[in-house]
Amino acid sequence: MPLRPSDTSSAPPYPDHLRLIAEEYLAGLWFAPAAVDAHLDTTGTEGLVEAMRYSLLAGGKRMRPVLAMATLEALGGTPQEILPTAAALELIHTYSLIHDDLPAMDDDHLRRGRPTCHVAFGEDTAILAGDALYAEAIRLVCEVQPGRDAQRLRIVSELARATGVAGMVGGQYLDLRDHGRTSPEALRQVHALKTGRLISASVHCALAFVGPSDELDRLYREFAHELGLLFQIVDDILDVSGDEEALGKPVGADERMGKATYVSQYGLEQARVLARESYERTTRLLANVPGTRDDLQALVDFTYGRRH
Ligand code: GRG
Repeated sequence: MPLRPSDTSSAPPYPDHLRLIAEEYLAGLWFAPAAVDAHLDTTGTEGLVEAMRYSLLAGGKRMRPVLAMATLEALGGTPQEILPTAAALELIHTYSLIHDDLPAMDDDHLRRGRPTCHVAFGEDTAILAGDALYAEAIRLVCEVQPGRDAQRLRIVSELARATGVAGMVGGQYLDLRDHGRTSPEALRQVHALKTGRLISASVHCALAFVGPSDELDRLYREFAHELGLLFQIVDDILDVSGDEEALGKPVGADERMGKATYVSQYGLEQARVLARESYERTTRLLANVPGTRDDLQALVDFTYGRRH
């Protein structure tokens, strides 16, 4: 039985073997301009690359790459087959964190246990580091991801969908405009777009790589959507009840910003009930999916019981 977000004991086990594969690959990304285009003189961009690597290699959970790799495993592939795409998801996630922390957005000073990118490198460099991480993510998929052009195109299309107006950036806009306060459905919509969409994209990218039957595709998508919501409900709970050191960022930030969250809208106890219900739905939806699901189930358990 996994832990509830209110328990104080340790979090459920994580698919660490997949996290380590992602970590090693990310550490090897130098964004070396000469490797991209030997004819262009990019001397002087080292500070930008340093800021990108500073935020990228600050030790996040790597949940999105792990989810993409675990999904491909469940679909019968190997984690390495989708590694550049898995890394691209983490680059995009890191870009969103860098921009989310900017003074114009949440104005946060601590992330992944370190000063935020704009605190360490200045606001101008942080904006550019986020932009460049997004571009490098697309380049990784186009140039390094194995497979046929049609597979890569489907993945790029999925990433664009998940991060545009109908995805992460649209959700961030709605959040900044307090849309989540207007109704329970609106709160669900903001969360589904802002956070849930990149999480579900991690599953969708593996689907885009494999091209499964319509029925299998539907089952995975239902699971992915619910997992994204579960992640954000738990995130809202951790923002008020989590441990600052474990989280690597200040607690109470949502409340200080007056953000609409599951806790502000429903109260802590009811948010915990909603998390439990979402966890049970996610587990049921995963049980519908054929294939080896152990790592996916471990991710679901971790998402529900996590401390950071
Ligand atoms: C283009 C200006 C501009 C912005 C991009 C900022 C933005 C759009 C979107 C924000 C999306 C965002 C930061 C959502 C919050 C998601 C969230 C709960 C992040 C924490 O994810 P974890 O727990 O973090 O996976 P680690 O550090 O483990 O990777």
